[in-house]
Formats: sequence, C-alpha cells, structure tokens
Amino acid sequence: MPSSYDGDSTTTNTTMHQVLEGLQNSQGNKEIPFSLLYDKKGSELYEEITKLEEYYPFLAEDHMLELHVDEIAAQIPPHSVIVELGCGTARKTAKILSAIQACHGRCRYAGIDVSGPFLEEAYKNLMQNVDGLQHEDMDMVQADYMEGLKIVRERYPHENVCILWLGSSVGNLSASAAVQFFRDAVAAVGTHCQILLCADMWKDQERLRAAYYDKVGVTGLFIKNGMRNALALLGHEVSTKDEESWVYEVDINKHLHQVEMYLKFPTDLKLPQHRVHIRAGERVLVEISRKFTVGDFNHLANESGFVIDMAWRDQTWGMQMLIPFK
Ligand code: AVI
Repeated sequence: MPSSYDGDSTTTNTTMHQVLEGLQNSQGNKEIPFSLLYDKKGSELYEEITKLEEYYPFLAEDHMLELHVDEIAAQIPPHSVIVELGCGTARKTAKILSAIQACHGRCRYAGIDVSGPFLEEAYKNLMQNVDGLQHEDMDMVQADYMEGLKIVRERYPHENVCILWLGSSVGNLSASAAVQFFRDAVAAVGTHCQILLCADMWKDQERLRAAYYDKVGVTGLFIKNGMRNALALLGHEVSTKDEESWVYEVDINKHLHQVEMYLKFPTDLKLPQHRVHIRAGERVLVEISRKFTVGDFNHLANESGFVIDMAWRDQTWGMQMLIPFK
C-alpha cells in the first residue's frame, strides 16, 4: 500500500486536556470530545450501527450516490485529487471513483484515516472494485484530517482537491466547530478546494429517535465505549458493572436542530486528582448529530466562506448532498 502508512496502530489525538475541559464544567452540560468514540471497538460498533434498519442515514446516502454519482463526477474537474476524510473501509467510495474514472479517464485518490487496518482494507477494496485505478494514483494516509490534508497538498501542490466527506459527519460538529473545521480545511489545502459532503436534514422526531435509540441497543454501547475511553485517558478504568449502570438517553433538540446523546450516571463519580465530579443523576453529553434545514446549511457555508455550487436533495430520506467550492 503506498505512502504514509505506518503500521496497524489506531491513534487518536484527543488529549487529556480536552477531556478535562469538558468534564470539569460545573455550570452547563458536562461533555466529552466525540472523537473518543472511534477507537477500534467504537469503529466496529459504528459499522454495526450502519447496518441497523432504523439507521437511515447510511442507506440514504448510498441511495443518493446511486442516483447522482454521474452528475457528481461531472462537477469535479479533470485531474482533481479526491481526498476522503475518515475513509474507513471505503465502502461507498468505489461508486464515486468509478464514475470519475469513467468520466475523466483517470482518478487520483487519497484516503485519510487514523486506523491503519481500515486504510489497508480500503486500499484493497478500491483496487478490486474500481476498474482502471492505478496503484501510483493511490495514497493511503494514516493521520488526523488536517494533518492528512497538508500531506496530500504537499504531494499535489497544484491540483484541484476535492474533499470527500461522507457519512453525514458534518453533523457531529457544533455550529461553531463546523465553521472552524471548514476554515482549517481550506487553510490546509489552500486554493482549488471543493468539498463533496452529505448533510442529514431536520426531520420528524420519531424517525430521529428510532435511528439513535435503536431496538438492539448498539448505539448505547457505542456511546458508552466513548465514555469509557474518556475516563481511561484520565487513568480511570471502568468496570463492566459500572458501565452497565450508565443510562443512555437521547434528546431531540428542536431549537438547535440536533440529536443529543447522553449518559446518565446513577451514582457519583469522583476523580479528585483531576477535579472531576459527576454527580448522581447528572448527564454527560457524548455526541451530537446535527440535522440541517436548507437555511442552516447555507448559513454554515457562508460563515465558512464557501459557495454551494450544486445540491441534490432526497425527499424520502431527508438528506442532501452538496458540493461547496472555495
Ligand atoms: C458518524 N456520524 C455521522 C454518525 C451520526 O449519525 O451522527 C454517528 C452516530 N452516532 C450514533 N449513531 C451514529
């Protein structure tokens, strides 16, 4: 597998400082960085989530790609480098790369992920499933997103870079974090930057609750795993019994248009050496999943300095796929 692949360790750059910042808060909600959800176990649980029948975002995105992939490929200038953020095993990517290959006769791809094993699988997947893809046009970069973007830009100093950000992941960032994220991405890539992403749309509460409070309980396990990782960073190993006692709760925030995933602690958890005290009955916010109205997304693009060039909307699933250009 070419370039920047350095073995099979799963890394996260989330620091103890970030965890403490969220857990020492005694005024508002305590929270942890959502990046802690995606260690090896968390990534496996997320893969399970995407197979749940009530988790519509995965199916919806797949369906939209199926319908629009040729039009999408035509919007991406020839000779562009497709850079995928958090490519995982690249389950949906082959569709896009095949369409680009068919439309432009060549496709250059860089997959960025923190997990070495996922990058390896993604590489095999793509080489097997995209006709005509060349080994020398592939880069698998084990890094976090911004570091990965800089590495890709160094390798391709002049080409148009199309950032591919699937999985409606923009929803996991707060409004201000999303703006910052886009600004940082543009700074890392420089000019000639476009983004192809999916954003889940604000929809009825029943459907949202079903998707994030699934019948089998995988989402609860996913969220608990993130909390376990946060406490492990503080040197606190959680027993299975304690973890089972945490109660997974989902709120639908109509004001902010987001699903909020919490854990409620039945008893006090004190880590005096870190000045952390989670009180009995208190909730910790582990993840948000924002659901956009058209206006919400336009606002985000404006704030980030992007112009939305193309948008496809799917009414059945309430999902939109967009290409903002810098
Ligand atoms: C990765 N991300 C877009 C998922 C979502 O829908 O917000 C993560 C997830 N959390 C719980 N279920 C899925």
